[in-house]
Amino acid sequence: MSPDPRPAPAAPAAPAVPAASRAGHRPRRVAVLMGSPRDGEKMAPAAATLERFGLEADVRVLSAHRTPAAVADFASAARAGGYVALICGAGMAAHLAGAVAAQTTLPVVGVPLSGGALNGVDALYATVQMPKGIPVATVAIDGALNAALLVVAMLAVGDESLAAALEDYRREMAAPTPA
Ligand code: RP5
Repeated sequence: MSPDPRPAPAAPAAPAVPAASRAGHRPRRVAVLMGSPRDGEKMAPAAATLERFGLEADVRVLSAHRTPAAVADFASAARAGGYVALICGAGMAAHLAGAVAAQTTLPVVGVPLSGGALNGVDALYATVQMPKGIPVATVAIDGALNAALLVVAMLAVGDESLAAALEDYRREMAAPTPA
């Protein structure tokens, strides 16, 4: 079977669930962290997708090896700071997601990033192979878009309008592409 050539729908300009339209809900804040400014392009689909679903994306560069104290400070204060989940992208010996997960009980989604001599296989193993007790939900190499969708799906468990927006997204993805 040949692979489906259709790309996943990109983030359209208009949010599917404008934050303001969800009465009684404050916009929920998701941290999108990355180890280097050079990771920005690969991680951009995470914030775009979160915002498409009306979630607030707080994008920051924090490095597990260059700024470990800042990582610990940010992650340990994340729940009190109103964050509901953290998405962490890093390349090479990618410790960011695990270092963050060690400091918070919020859900952490890790995005292994391509690059370096092993082109992301190193980051994949470093991110996915967390020891028991401190989970990191790991998506594919450069899978920032799916990381955001996973956070949306987690939040949609308790939010019918978000669940409906996710259904719409799936329908849009299944729609035939114009010739
Ligand atoms: C990781 O090392 C970053 O996430 C990045 O993907 C990789 C290389 O970063 P630079 O040293 O080039 O900034 O920390």
